[in-house]
Amino acid sequence: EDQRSLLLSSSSRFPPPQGVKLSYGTAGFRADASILQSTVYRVGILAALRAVKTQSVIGLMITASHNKVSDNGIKVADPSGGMLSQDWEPFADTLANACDPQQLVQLITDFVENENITLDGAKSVEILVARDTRPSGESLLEAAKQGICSIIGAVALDMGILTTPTLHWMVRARNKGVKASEIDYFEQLSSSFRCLLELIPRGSDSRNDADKLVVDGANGVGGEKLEILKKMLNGLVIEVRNSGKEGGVLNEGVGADYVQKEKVVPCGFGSQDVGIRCASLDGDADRLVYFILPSKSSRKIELVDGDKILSLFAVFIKEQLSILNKKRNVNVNDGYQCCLGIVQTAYANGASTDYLKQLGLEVIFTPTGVKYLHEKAAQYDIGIYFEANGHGTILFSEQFLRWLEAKITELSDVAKGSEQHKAALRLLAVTELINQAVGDALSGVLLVEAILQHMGWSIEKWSKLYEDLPSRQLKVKVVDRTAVVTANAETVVVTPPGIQEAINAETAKYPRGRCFIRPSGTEDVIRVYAEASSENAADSLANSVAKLVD
Ligand code: 16G
Ligand code: ZN
Repeated sequence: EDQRSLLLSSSSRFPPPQGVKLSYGTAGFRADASILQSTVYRVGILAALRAVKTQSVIGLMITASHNKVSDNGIKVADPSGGMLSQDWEPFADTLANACDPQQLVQLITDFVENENITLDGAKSVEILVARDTRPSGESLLEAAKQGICSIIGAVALDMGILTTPTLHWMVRARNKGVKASEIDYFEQLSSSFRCLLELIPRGSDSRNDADKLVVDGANGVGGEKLEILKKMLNGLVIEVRNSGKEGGVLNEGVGADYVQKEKVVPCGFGSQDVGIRCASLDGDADRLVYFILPSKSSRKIELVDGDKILSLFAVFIKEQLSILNKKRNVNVNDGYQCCLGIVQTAYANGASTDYLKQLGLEVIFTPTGVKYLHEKAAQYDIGIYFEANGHGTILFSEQFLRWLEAKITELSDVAKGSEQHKAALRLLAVTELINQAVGDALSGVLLVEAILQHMGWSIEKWSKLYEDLPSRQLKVKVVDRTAVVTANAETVVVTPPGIQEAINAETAKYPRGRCFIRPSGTEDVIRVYAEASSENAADSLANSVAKLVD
């Protein structure tokens, strides 16, 4: 009864916006910040219920990632540090769209009963709340806290301004019972990075100023945090641009999404950067792409996207596994077969898929959205997933980790300092450097840099692992994007009938042609992707398929 009146009174302070229907899309709720107070308050309630149900720490992140600065959003991190379990998404939708306090409380009461959640407040639960640098974040964070506190026994811990992946990392760490502050996160990243450099065969030939990395921080939280992290690193010189302190606007003409989609130089970069290794983070630092400015005269960049980061990681991991499994000092052939899987989406450049397959790797496809890729990658001993847009990570199974640790113990007895021993130690360092909760631009940048140094590769050499097929992306505004339903990891349109046949007929006209359409999960549009052997061909295929949708 106390619970009921508490909810009734707090929810009356957060009336929902009129005439908008919100949905917990691929990346939580996202909209213009001015209409989000009630949604964020309600997601606070949901997170508290999730914490009670799982008896674990839950995370709440207030961010709209690469969207414009006036937008904001909110998403939930589950106990593992991953995305909210998909079976709770429909509840998030109904909760956000309840039209008055009575209906809201009724929905909660029914849900609590169905899910067998006991709300006696006997044991308190914690919800970690954080936000990116958006000005609207402060008051939205307050609304989230109000939602959390409306569930008896739930406690909100304000973590302040964080990158999205740091919050996910903290949730995961807290639930494992290990140290989980932001400083612990920075320390884990910098020490595992140092470890990888120390294990470089030629001895660590530290990079100097002439070989610096320049990072575009998207005028967001990532740049600000990288300024702190870089001071804890040896053997790598990083210059941060667009850290948000120079007056630039979040995501405006900057950031990973802009660089990857437009393939042009971001603000703050210019002729002085020709030939230099550059990288771009997105607004909440969960995406990473690299790029090179090929010449002074052009705004075009050579993009080194998520597919290439994936390929670099895959080459390195595969190499370390094969050193480790060579029968030399210790017979590692103990019957354990490490299963390595690569997960991509239909947006992966066809050339990357060919390259990975030609390395003998198993490549699997899922629909767009981290939750799908992550789930798939978790089915392997080592699962590497990336979206072309730069979101991705590496997952290691518990079983693999136990096997690796046992190997290291064994090798340090009989073959200390051997290549086999070092390969095992490198893999262990990767499990600590990479953020296994979710894709993380800061941990990603350090792994890329460590591998490039290990291989002795320049960014040009890396970029030439394979040559991207020319591609084009378009979006078409439609009245109802849900009219398009796809299958086979979004590669085939099922409804409306007839469209797929028409797409096939168009595609067949182009050498190396590949094309698909899908409804966006974040905007009211249908997206078109086309790939072909020349830029003109890719453009023309995309344009003719876009006309089919209109
Ligand atoms: C979200 C997804 C991202 C996906 C993008 C596609 C997460 C955390 N983020 O940003 O993975 O690539 O949506 O957007 O899942 P779209 O559906 O509008 O093309
Ligand atoms: Zn993001």
